[in-house]
Amino acid sequence: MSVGTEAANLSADWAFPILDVFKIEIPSWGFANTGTRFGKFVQAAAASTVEEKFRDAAEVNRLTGSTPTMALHVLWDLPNGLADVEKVRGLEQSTSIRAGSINPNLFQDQEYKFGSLCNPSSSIRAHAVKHMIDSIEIAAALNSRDISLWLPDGSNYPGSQSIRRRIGFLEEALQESHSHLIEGQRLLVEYKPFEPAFYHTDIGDWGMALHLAKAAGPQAKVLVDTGHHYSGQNIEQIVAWLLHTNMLGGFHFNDRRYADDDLTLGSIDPYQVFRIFHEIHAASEEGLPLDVAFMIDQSHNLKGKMEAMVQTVVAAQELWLKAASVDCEELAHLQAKCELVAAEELFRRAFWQDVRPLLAEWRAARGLPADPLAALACGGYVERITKERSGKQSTGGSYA
Ligand code: RM4
Ligand code: MN
Ligand code: MN
Repeated sequence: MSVGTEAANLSADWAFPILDVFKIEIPSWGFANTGTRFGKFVQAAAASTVEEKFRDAAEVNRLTGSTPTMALHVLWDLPNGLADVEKVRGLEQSTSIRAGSINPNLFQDQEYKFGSLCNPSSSIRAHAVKHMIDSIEIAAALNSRDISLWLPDGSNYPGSQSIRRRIGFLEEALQESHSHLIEGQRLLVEYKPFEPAFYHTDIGDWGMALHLAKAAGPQAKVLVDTGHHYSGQNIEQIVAWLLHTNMLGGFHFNDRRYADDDLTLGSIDPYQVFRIFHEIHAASEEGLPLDVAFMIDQSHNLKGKMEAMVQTVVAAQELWLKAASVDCEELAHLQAKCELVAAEELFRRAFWQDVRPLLAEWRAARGLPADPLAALACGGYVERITKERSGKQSTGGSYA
């Protein structure tokens, strides 16, 4: 964009179209009870059915204007598989929230103790591939474009599994899954360095995910979950590489302090989110082919789920707008001349400016509450669901 670098120069004419097209998907599991491996604190307002999750998602969209789709986790939201599609279609109709990415679940079944797609047993691998194919069919029936695969497979003890043989299993399984994609669908391959496996994880980093996506076929891309990196890793550099190779499929946004903490986006390091968003804006201004799904992957254990989701979406809107205000042409010019301080200051100024008044103007113009979190606090929705849902919360499994 070319608005200069001062906050005062940012106009509504410039900002509104940028905000109008900014969409971020919310996860159904963000509304459900969740816990740590030590226990779970149940919240009265948490959703325990897919109907409740759709209603919560609709309220977040009503308040923020940026979340028209909700990611679904197959076993938690469609436990009967394809047979549940009709029900989800009905909820799409009644809430105006569309089903977003479809997430296979390869980590709950007892069979998967030693892995799913990488299990040494061919029949367990076949069972896991069948779940992948079911998930692809569910996505097709719901008109969902993306199947996002997070694989928990790995091992805990050196020497106990053949790392290399499992790569072969994975290539085969992903190729087989890919062959069931219909036109327009995508398979997004997520990576994570550790947990639940603590010695080796079969898709441990972006290099492995990139290789596997390429091996799977042309409709496979890499999914970057911001929480799935080692401390200090330069995530925007990974993003830049994936953009350069046209292999970036999407994001799972959250923040982290130590590992896969699923903290609120931007709550620990907002500058990093800004830097990631800058890579996207810069690539798009340069006309790179770009088709990147923005998704949130957070499930809060302590704070209210509705509040957390609204905070997250608002943080994303703010950081997206700040990053959009970097004058990429001017920056490229400064970079070419190695004007280090000027380039860095241009970047920093965009980050530090306050775009909140502009966002409030946009919200007013679009009939949205000027302060979504305040509107949630006094709108009565949380009180209503707390009353309706209290007493019926299970203390059993997480997320569903
Ligand atoms: C994993 C990973 C997946 C998500 C599950 C719930 O850590 O981030 O994307 O589906 O958690
Ligand atoms: Mn994730
Ligand atoms: Mn995660």
